[in-house]
Amino acid sequence: MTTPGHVVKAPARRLEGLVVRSQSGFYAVETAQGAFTAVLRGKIKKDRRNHGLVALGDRVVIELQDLPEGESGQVDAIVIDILDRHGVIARRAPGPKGVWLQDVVVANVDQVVCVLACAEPEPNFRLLDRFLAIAAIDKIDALIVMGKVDLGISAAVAGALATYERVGYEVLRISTRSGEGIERLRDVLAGRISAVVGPSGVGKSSLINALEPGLLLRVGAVSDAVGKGRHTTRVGELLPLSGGGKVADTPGLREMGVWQMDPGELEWAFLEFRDYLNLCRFSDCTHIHEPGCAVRAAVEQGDIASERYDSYVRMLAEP
Ligand SMILES: Nc1nc2c(ncn2[C@@H]2O[C@H](COP(=O)(O)OP(=O)(O)OP(=O)(O)O)[C@@H](O)[C@H]2O)c(=O)[nH]1
Ligand SMILES: [Mg+2]
Ligand SMILES: [Zn+2]
Repeated sequence: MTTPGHVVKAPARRLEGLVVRSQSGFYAVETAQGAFTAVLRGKIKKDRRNHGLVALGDRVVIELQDLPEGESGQVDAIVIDILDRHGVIARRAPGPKGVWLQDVVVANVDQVVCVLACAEPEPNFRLLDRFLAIAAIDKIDALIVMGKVDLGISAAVAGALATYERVGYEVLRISTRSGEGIERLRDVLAGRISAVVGPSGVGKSSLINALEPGLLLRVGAVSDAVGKGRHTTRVGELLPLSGGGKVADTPGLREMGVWQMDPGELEWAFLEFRDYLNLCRFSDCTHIHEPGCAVRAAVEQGDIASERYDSYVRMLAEP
């Protein structure tokens, strides 16, 4: 990150930049004047709730440190401000004394690409529902990638994918082995800021490598014993796409607890519920036990998939 000779002589000691990597308190920040490694200033850092305060994708203001020419060490700037965010993918993480902290996976994205695999590991659609709901709450476009289609699409997986397509999500069926679906992925990412999310081992880094072979991201084996990924990508990274735009590769996420959400947001986040919300007898219906619930009636009639309703019930029950 640090290149010799970029200690600024004359102009701005303060620069605006983009956090392209965030690791243990060190932030790689790209600016119009080059790349810098920044840390947080004490004042910002002190705030307990601000754990993980600066996130991948943040736009920040950094102040360059005065270092003699040739002596710029690993750290050459301090983050002094974080600009307003939009499109945040955040989850909750357990903090000290039982409080929940916000863990921002990536900020300022236009769309999230939720990746599952046909097998190795087996697809977890309940986790997918969480990603989709979080995206909807934050008004980020979401699309689904079903990867490793070279391993075969079972009837159960095909049925689940059809459900998401009926709801209105685009589903890309992709194999980095055969190349199927890669061109369409390239098209949907072009010119936008996207985050690739999903469990470990589903092939997120492999997808990005297939699009941009020059990036040479590390990919890992899926352990045979448990069919789980090995958390090969440890740190998220925001990468440039040659067709314009950027894509964030993120570490595999096992869990996706929803950060600060109210029930009214959640019902809205399940897109196929929207048509029924006004038809429930009670305007504050939670769609769990109330009589005259149009959402549950739609589930019983098969118009809303019972698995999706299940995800809603589980997410609503979270503390
Ligand atoms: N059969 C098959 N295997 C694939 C495909 N894409 C990736 N893999 C394999 O899946 C394994 C995991 O790939 P990664 O790209 O490291 O997965 P990841 O989602 O980035 O995993 P983490 O970084 O741990 O979150 C590797 O062994 C890849 O070779 C595919 O299209 N088909
Ligand atoms: Mg990876
Ligand atoms: Zn209802």
